[in-house]
Amino acid sequence: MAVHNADIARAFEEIADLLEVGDANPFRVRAYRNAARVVGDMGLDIAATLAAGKALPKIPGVGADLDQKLHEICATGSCALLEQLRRQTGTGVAELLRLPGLGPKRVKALHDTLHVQSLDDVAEAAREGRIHDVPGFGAKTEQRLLEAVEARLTKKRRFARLTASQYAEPFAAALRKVRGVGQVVIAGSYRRGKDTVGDVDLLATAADSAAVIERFAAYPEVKTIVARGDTRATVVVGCGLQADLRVVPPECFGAALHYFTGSRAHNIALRKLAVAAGLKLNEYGVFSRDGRRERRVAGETEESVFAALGLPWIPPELREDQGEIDAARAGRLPQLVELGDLRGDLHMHTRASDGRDTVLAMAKAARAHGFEYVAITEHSRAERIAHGLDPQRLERQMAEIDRLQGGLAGIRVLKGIEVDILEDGTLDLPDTVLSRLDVVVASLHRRGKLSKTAQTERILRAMDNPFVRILGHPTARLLGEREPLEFDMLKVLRKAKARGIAMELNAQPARLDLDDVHCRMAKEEGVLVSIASDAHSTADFDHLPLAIGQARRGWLEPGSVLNTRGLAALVRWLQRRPER
Ligand code: DGT
Ligand code: CA
Ligand code: CA
Ligand code: ZN
Repeated sequence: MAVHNADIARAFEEIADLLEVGDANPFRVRAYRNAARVVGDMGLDIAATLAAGKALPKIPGVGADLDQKLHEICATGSCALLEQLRRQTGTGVAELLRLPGLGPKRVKALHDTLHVQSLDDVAEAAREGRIHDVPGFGAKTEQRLLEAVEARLTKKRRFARLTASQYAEPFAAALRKVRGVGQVVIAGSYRRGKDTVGDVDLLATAADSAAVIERFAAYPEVKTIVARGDTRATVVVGCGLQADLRVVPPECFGAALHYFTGSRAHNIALRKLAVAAGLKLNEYGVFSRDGRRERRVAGETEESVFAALGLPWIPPELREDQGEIDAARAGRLPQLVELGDLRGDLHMHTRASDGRDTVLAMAKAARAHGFEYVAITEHSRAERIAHGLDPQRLERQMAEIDRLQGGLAGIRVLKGIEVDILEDGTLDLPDTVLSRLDVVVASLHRRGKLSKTAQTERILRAMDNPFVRILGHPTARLLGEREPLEFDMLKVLRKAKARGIAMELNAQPARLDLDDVHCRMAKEEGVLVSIASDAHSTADFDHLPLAIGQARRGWLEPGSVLNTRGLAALVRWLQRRPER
């Protein structure tokens, strides 16, 4: 059975949790957490690489000990340490740490006194009033805890897009091999390019659906078969991700694809349009009625469905009932940006800070991706754990880039920095240093306990610095981990417009920041977006399609994206500083 990166990450995360509850050395705990993060965000399929007998690239934060565990997990799906910790502490305990207000000490207290091992146990103990007597807990805490557990138990988990794709793409590929299958498409929110997906919706065409359903249910990664019928089935695969399958005859494919791509709101709006035109639209096709006879007028392709309603084909990313139908009717759909439109990448790291590869390797990999330029933007000194650069080390890197550039044809390496925005809104490096760089990306890494107003002021202040050209991963969100910072986005965008600053759309799988909604706001405010890999290795350029998905969901056209410009135009933009 295949082990995916998300499985390895989850095992590391659980080890970290259980170690933490067991009061282990904090450095050891952090090592597992870091490794979980790095592995979870990796585009390269680790288990598949090992299975193919290939060597893994060096993974930052994974030393000899973790490397051994990683091999063990890939080979067996688990590891001895994890199994031992689970026996000691209980399998569900790690989940308890995710409850608000429950740190490792309190989880340990609950576990030791009441032997709770899962969310259900906690709910039961709280309902029976056994928790408020545990030292350190009171009646109020008990009540809050019960509410938190109930909310958690009813809330459906969502999966990061990259994680979902690592399960869903091989699953779809396996179905494509079934005899008699025509097309297999992943529809739903996945096809609409959403940053997270609730479940995966597979659509297949086949004259005989039984064979497809059979193979779907027998797929080795299926853990539970939730439902199974003649033309549809639902299963749960590793990690808890649910997959729905619908099998339709080829002549319905377009209508079914449209229906199962959604969104629900878009479907409803389109159905209304159909009704107004005297037509009927459902997952089997578009139908007209003459007299008492119903006649099918479209359905084999999506284009035919839209055409029957008098519309051009609408890209899936736009199908959210956010004006796309009116735009289509008026012939004003945006020409959405594509991966191939990107001419360079303005945010990446090398070994000098927390990246894995050299400047030269990054430049060559970028050139192989067809880019004309890259900006090397290491962390600045405040990011100690990431080995942020001080002025001396930055100076050395600038000299290194000058040296390299001489022997490097076909790609321009720009000198940059990802400078930290400090708590008071000043920057982590002096202007005398920033002024000598080609491009300054300013990012927030430490949030600080600030009110919305104070956070907004902090960001606006950083944008007043005359050398800042790009605001990096503006909301600092981490999917499933950290909520976006609270600040007044509109004010920040208007400032960006006034100061000629671009907003970043960061392609790291857990960031995708700006998100789709903010991308659209940026476009409407006339602010450029820099679509950037934030690569920490040469492999990370492969994350760019994730960001392109968000950009398209945000209605961005090439003209709204800074790095669709060729080198000469980009350099002009960098040199043209607006009135200060
Ligand atoms: P998710 O899974 O939460 O990320 O979001 P979706 O959009 O993939 O939602 P899902 O999986 O519940 O359903 C897939 C698509 O099927 C959805 O986008 C539209 C269509 N659909 C499902 N239920 C309904 C419904 O009750 N009415 C309409 N019009 N369409 C539906
Ligand atoms: Ca879905
Ligand atoms: Ca579904
Ligand atoms: Zn970065």
